[in-house]
Amino acid sequence: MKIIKAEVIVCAPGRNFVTIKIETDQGIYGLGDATLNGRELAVATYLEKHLIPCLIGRDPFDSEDIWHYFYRGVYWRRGAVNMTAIGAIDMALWDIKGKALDVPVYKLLGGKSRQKLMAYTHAQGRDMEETIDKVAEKVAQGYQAVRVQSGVPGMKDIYGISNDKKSYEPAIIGQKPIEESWNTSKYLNYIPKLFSKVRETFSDDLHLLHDAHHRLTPIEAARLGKELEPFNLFWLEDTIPAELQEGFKLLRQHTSTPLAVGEIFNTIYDCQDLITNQLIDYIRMTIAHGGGITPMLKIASLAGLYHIKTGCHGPSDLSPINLAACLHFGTAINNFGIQEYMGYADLTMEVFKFSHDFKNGFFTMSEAPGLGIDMDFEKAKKHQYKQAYLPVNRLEDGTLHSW
Ligand code: CS2
Ligand code: MG
Repeated sequence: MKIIKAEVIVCAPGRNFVTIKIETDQGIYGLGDATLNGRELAVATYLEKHLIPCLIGRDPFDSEDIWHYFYRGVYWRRGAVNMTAIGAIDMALWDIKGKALDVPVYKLLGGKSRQKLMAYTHAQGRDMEETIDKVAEKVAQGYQAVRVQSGVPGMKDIYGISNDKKSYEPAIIGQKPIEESWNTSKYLNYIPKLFSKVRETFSDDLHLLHDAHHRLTPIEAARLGKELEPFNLFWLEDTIPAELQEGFKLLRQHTSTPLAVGEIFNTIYDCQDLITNQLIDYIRMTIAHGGGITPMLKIASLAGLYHIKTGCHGPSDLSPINLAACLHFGTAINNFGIQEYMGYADLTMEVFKFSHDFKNGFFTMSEAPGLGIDMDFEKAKKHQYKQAYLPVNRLEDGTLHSW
């Protein structure tokens, strides 16, 4: 089998998405998600100008060699743009292999390690009351795991909260990022009170998660982790900036709250020390930004040695193709932990066809060959890309802080 053509589809059904479509001489095509929120065109151009020309003529079954060809072979390594492009190609190759053999991808990765996959969703409110209502809504929908984010008294805008009550979309259309502001002390004073109320309101069995979005120093994170211990979180995510790996040692010594990190990592080298030193409990890298299914299997194997589980990043700013790839991966590995799932806009689902079933907080896999996804290419064309940026974040005195 040979790859005869590949194209990049940039479209915006509900929001911006970048997709690679790889076509073979046997009439089978594969799809891969290449969306990197706020930097979409960098990945699209890298694919079009540099990677696709080298793909033509290759056998899609040689996915391991193709991966190394684009990783080692280009000399320049790592980085979100590079790894997202490689990840999209790898995903599409596995999709082709599954379709060619008429099996779902998970069967090629190790088969069924579980019958269903637990997902967590997001509940967010502008204040404590609204947040509790939102958690109740998600519980009523059947979710057993809910990420809780809330507006903080005295702070105007905050990560994860939509001001207009619509679903949260952090990338704002425009020529420049909007600016948000932040006050760590107000946040740290409020979050334990919020979780105390949430735990008091809901059963002990409800899994609660929280994302600090890289905004704390190690000692601030240690305080938060410690103060949240009585409320028994499933995980506390991205407390300190993820590149500050030394900080995790300090944090880990202070708290038994489980820690999750990895949504901005893109290679095994970003998490190798965190895993081998047992400084985290969940690795949150995702298929699209982590370089594809091929390297993610290796990361899961390394993590499995240390009883660290996966919790793949799965926001609505990655397409349903990435979600499908995460589900195949999560089905096949032993150390699946949980899958993030925020749902998608209706427009998104009109373009992306997704065959896996979701009910009461759990996914079950369809038996469709490949990744079990497809795209309406004609409809996609109707929704044109518009430049959008993630916000930047400043402390109240104007100092630039992590968003
Ligand atoms: C996040 C994301 O899902 C998460 O945990 O931290 O919402 C993240 O902010 C976005 O994917 C950025 O594009
Ligand atoms: Mg996050």
